[in-house]
Amino acid sequence: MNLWPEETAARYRASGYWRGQTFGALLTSLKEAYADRTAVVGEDQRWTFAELDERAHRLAAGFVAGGIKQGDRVVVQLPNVPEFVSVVFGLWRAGAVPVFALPAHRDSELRHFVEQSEAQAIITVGEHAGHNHAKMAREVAKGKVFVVGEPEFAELAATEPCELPEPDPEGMAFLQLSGGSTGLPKLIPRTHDDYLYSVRESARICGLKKESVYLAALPVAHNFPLSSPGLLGALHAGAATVMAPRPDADTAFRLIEAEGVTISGVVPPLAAAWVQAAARTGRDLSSLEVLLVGGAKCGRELAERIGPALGCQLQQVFGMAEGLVCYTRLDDPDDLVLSTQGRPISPDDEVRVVNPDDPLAKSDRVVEPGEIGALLTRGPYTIRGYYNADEHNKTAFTEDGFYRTGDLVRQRESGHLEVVGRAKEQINRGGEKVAAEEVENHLMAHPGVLDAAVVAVPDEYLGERTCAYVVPVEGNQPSAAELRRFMRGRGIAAFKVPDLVEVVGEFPVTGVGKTSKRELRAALAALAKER
Ligand code: J2J
Repeated sequence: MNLWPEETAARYRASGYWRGQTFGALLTSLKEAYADRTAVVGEDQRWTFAELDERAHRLAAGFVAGGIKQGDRVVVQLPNVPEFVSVVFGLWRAGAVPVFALPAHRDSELRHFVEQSEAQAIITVGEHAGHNHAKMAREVAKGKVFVVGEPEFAELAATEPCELPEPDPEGMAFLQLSGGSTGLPKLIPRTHDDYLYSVRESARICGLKKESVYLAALPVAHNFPLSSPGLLGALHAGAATVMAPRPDADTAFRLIEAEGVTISGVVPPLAAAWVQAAARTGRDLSSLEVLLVGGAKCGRELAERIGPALGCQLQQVFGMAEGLVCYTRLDDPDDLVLSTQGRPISPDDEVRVVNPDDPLAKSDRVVEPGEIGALLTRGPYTIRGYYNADEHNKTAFTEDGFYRTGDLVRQRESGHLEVVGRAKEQINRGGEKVAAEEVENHLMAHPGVLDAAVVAVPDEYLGERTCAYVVPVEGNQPSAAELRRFMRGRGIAAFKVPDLVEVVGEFPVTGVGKTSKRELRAALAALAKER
């Protein structure tokens, strides 16, 4: 694992960013401070901090008795249920390293996470949203599979608690997933110390207090609902988290009314759906104070409608699982809240905006203030390298440790960033990230496909959708429908199946394509935009 240089780490400790506390120890102190307050609410569960703490202790002992050792990686694929929280804290207390899969991931992705992390176990559910997760996990796992809801899990959860050694707070706490722009998603190693710093500050910046109620609307394993300020920020403040089984307006509004939700976080298409539904809902949404919107660009027009429609304050957030998170502040003037994606959490988040079309590619010449450029960043909670990815790390990071975010931004004098585009080969489908190359590789596994290029096309609802241009093998031309069917059978998350497939005799742009896939994609994207 690429770590921060010792000199830098010492500075982060001295500044009080890294405090030497693990997530397990955090839960112990939360239990002491907020014992009888509600911590987590599910469809038919309601746990106090004391109950959550006890469950996490029992599970930790159960995991250890079940053969999980310090440092073992464990893929966690759970929907928004309270057990997500007890399992993850249980693993932390056992010294294990959760690997966060999303419920949408299928066997091809799960297999990749297991292989890449050399995971010793998978923790999942049975049937969820029409998919048999337990069966999938058993086919993919190299070790044990624990299924929430099965008798064996209940036994594990009833284990007598025991004393366990504290893991290293500066060691790897979990592996988060990157949106990815190359072949397969990379794993992001986060430490207790670095993540807790971002969680603590996020809770403060978003105004969380013990009376707050956070609605986890998005899949809670994702970095945004987990930590910005998310489930962990809410716990940190002594506040309750309500787990929404689905993010649609009907479900969310029902929970907002029933639980007195004060804060939530959504991606722009969901914000738009909530805004639309608010006009005709019979629900009382008056408890809602703040709605965080991020994961993809929230345009000014939508931003202006959110406050009036939902009767709350908009807070924009621009974050990434690799680290850097920016928020508009609750006391920022309207113009900044409506037209920027916020400023970094930490005074020690370093932001470098460099010329993106530099012919010397990686010379990283800093642009004039206020000009558009590619965003590089480093700081007390931004990783210095992906997990087991030395080759990729050479290009994803600068020599002096800046992460190349692949985002095009403009920085205001106030430090606020406006996200204006992207330099990475990725499609942002309403907050869900699709790596062009990963989808192309799946398409090319079809015997009738000679070449494929996947690009973003503008979409009114999602912001962007995926379009796959496919050049068929001569005499064996698959139809667009056949290719979509083929992709659905590849065992990938449904959001990665191309929305549009165009089977073409040759790529409809000349002079490129022979040179680089990157240029080909750029030309195709420009063409797709014109349509
Ligand atoms: C434009 N692009 C954005 C925004 C993220 C909080 C919020 C989001 C994420 C997240 C997160 C954007 N406007 N407001 O981890 O803690 C795009 C950028 C960025 C990429 C990261 C969090 N907010 N993005 O979305 O790891 O391209 O994290 O680099 O999934 O999402 O994606 P991800």
